[in-house]
Amino acid sequence: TACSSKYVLSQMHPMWQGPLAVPGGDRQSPIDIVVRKSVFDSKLKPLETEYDPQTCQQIWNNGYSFLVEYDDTTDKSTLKGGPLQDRFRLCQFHFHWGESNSWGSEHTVDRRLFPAELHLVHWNSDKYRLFEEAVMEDNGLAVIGVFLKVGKRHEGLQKLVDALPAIRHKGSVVEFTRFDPGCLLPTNTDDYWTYHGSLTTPPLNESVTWIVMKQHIEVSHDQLAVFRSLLFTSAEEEVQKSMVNNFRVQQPLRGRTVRSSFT
Ligand code: SG7
Ligand code: ZN
Repeated sequence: TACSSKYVLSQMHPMWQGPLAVPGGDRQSPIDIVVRKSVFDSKLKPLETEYDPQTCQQIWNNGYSFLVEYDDTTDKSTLKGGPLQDRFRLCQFHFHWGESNSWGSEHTVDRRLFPAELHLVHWNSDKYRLFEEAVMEDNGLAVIGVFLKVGKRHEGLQKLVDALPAIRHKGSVVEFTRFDPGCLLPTNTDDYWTYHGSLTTPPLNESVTWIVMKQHIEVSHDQLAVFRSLLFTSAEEEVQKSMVNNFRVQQPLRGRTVRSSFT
């Protein structure tokens, strides 16, 4: 299945035991984007996303977030352009969010926190055959980050929100089809920041080209409340834990440059 979820999940478990136990390198994510230190690069192109809603397969609670998974056996849902030289295939998207509207995003902009952040995960299908191969390599993954702000209800997101009660517990999966992930992108995708970073959960591979959208999308407080009604715990566990604050702490920039596609 998309991103070979089971394989990744088994590697993720150390983090639930204690994030400090996981070593990191020199290009870890997430980071604070300091706008005045970002460098405009006129060579950065607009993003080109081509998503086929027919590749949408299922939604599941992996005990840390919920994932909407796409069939990534062919180049049907892809991302190219932007800072990328190659074509990348969409395998899943997921979110990170807080227990209140005051925090929840992984990236921040001039220290500003957003209540949630969407991540669309893609792997380099020009250079690699499988996600498992790509995740090990420098130029293997491209993740689009979109900030969520509380405001009016997001019509596109609602189909997803309606599916969440069925995957309340860790480990639950339901069929979820024909969802166009493009509906979750902001209207302006020409303006973004980009930098070289890592996965924000173990195994924390430093294989990600991050593309963080300048424009945010708006969702309602009620829609975010349904995110917060999910559980970190499985149905068998005695003490149920709400799925909130599923973000990683910020990491040092360590000499990296954040480039912007806009002035
Ligand atoms: C979430 O974030 C999941 C993970 C994901 C991780 O915990 O979406 O995905 C799976 C399949 O468990 O890990 C390898 C991967 O995509 C980190 O992704 S992120 O860096 O974009 N936050
Ligand atoms: Zn993420």
